[in-house]
Amino acid sequence: MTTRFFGAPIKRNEDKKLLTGRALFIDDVELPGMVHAAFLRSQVAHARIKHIDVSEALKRDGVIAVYTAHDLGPYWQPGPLLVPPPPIPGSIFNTRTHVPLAKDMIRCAGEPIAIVVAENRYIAEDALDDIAVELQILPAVVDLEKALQKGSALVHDDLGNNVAAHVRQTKGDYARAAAKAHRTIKRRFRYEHGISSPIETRGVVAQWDARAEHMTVWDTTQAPVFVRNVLAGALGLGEAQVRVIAPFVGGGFGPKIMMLYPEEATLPWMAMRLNRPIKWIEDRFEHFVATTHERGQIHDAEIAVAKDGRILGVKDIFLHDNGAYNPYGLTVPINSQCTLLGPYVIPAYDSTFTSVFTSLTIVTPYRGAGRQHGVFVIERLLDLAARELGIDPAEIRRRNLIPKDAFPFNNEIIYQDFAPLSYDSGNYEPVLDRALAAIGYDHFIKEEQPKLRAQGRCVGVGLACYVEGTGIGPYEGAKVQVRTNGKVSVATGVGTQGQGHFTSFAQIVAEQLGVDVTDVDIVTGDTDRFYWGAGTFASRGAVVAGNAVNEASLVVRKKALKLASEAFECSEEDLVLADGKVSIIGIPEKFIRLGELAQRANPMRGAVKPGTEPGLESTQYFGPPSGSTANGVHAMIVEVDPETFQLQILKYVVVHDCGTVINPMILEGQIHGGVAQGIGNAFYEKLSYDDQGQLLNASLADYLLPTSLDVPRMTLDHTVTPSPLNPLGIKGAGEAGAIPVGPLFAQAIEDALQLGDRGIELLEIPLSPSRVFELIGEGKAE
Ligand code: MCN
Repeated sequence: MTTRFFGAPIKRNEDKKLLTGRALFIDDVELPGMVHAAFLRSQVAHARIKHIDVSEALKRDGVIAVYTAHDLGPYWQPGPLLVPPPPIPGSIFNTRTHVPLAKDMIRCAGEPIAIVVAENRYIAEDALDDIAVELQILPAVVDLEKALQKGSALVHDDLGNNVAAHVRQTKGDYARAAAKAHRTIKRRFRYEHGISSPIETRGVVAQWDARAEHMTVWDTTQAPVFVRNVLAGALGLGEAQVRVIAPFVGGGFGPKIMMLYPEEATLPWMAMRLNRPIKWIEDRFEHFVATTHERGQIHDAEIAVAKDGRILGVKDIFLHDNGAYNPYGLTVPINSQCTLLGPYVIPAYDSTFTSVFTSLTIVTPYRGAGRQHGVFVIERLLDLAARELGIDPAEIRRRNLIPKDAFPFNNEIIYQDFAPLSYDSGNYEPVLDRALAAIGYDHFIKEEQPKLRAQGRCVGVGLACYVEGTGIGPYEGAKVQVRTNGKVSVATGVGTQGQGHFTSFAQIVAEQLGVDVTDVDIVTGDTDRFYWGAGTFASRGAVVAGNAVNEASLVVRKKALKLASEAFECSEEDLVLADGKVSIIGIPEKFIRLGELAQRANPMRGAVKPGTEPGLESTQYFGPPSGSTANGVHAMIVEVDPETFQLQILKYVVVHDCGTVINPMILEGQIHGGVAQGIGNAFYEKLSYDDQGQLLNASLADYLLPTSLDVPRMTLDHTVTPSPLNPLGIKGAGEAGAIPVGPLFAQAIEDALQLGDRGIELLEIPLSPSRVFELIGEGKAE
């Protein structure tokens, strides 16, 4: 492929619409006769519902209907299990999926109990106060370790314990590795709960057309095809009777995949019943309690190292907070388990996790999807080993990197795509070298840091490496169609939440069909425009949908050349496709425009020849055999105020390898956004619960997000090791920025405050100034 468009930093096609306010977001959908829903949500985390009285709510002017679980009749069903567990021998997996409305039991605060439908949202919200719910309050399950102790309250009585899953995966023999190790180092690591905070919260609009017997649902989902399929089944409709449209979506970051949320299940049902369009837009408080969370884990991990710093083995036993239900299977803890192995040769690995039901909001993937935790543990273990062995942190990493001739590198354990965790390609050492050079590592530790320390300034450096499984299947498809006006339409089944698909996919098409990027129209997230697909998650859009777009474009290209060769009565080899037309090489005035070829491809006279289909178009699918593995190194220099522990990032470097790059500018945006979220996760964001399972900081006034002032300018650099698993050589990039930020903070703060010398270790995330203050206080007290 040439590189006029593919690989160029082309400005985004979609930005004109977005910046001029013409992009359709869910709350822009206004339909005649539309009514509005508000959800009564549980204020307690665990309770038995004894009685619900909605009679007062029904009397309020403007209220149209009030529904509880009992009104749903047979429609009340636990939600689907989205991802079945991988076949790992000896594993336990107890499925308990969420329900559309709590019937007898409430298992987390925020769980919906009743819905009011009214002429407007104000009335609906007011009427929620009229509903009387009698509850028997039960003890909440909040502490992960206590949840597994005998006598703990049970989130699901029928289970007899709070084990959602138990999985052990091993490679090599850790006991032997530990026995011959020079040192074994064991620590406890803790990662707190967090939440994605998209600018746009969730929302659903449903419209039932009784005459056509057709349902249209506008939904902020990341996986419209799945929502369509599940909804159709639940509503007793054929898939073709349901259209799900994910319009422009203002950020998804993972939690918007989780179908069917109660609101996604109930709005279409109510629209059918009331025969009126109905809207619900999540408010920010609801987002805190009713959209899925991420991140609560406790790891007891041990590393066995040789004298020269080589890793002999790692053992990790961890608890994963699953929340109240587990519709998302094991994706998050499996990612933590697999990602811990990083870019290193780890001959022995013994990892066991227990996923625990608690009375908290459901946990599903959020950008990084559990990979942060694994990276945090291994990178911190390496820092500790470096300190104990007197080896430089960069050097210990270098000594353990998988060599470039070892690929494909099979890590043996099973990854979330059910295939063995095999790294398809990589060249890790140059990535580390470039990161060290860009941050000025040697100069900093040898000259700058001592000089600044002599001036009383607390400056430190952090370094973290990671490998990220991206671009998993099963498949995506694309339809590429040249229209008679010469423009190209492309439709695919993925949804878009800001990743720039409208441009990057257009670049692939433009390259293959010789048209301008602005002449390619991309449609994502509309099940009537593209029928099959899985969705946008796991940094797979570029790999899976991108390659499907490429395959379809190639077929269209072939068709165009064939049609032109027939028209010119010449060989296809004598033709060139560029600037929207096919011309004869060396005779540029002899050309046919693509639009004209599109007309010819739809003959109005004569028969369609066997084996051909009308239209200058093609629909193709692509499914990779397994995920491709991107990798990178982040490095950061910080200055910490020794009194307030406020932190200033002086320099931030990302060196990254995601195979072939479609659009370096979009990629940089993706990395910037990821790092910003990583900084939030590492430094600010913590959902605080009390022992009753009450979220104490469910507002953006109390749950701190980084602002633009907290996100530094970054130096970004890329190496390119193409993936052999897809024709374009792409690996995913959408989550990379967020993954290694935690250990970077811990290491840089420790270094800046010289905590190692005082025996204080930062082994948890987030590390807010107040938490660092507490930890240092605790360290001093010891
Ligand atoms: N890209 C590229 N070259 C590559 C890889 C990617 O140019 N080698 C470009 C792609 O063309 C695409 C973008 O980078 O436009 C992201 O591609 P990819 O890594 O395939 O990620 P997805 O398209 O699958 O998007 C999902 C990913 C995930 S999992 C989360 S979470 C996330 C993310 O993307 N959520 C986002 N980035 C986000 N960005 C925004 N603005 N909003 C979100 O909700």
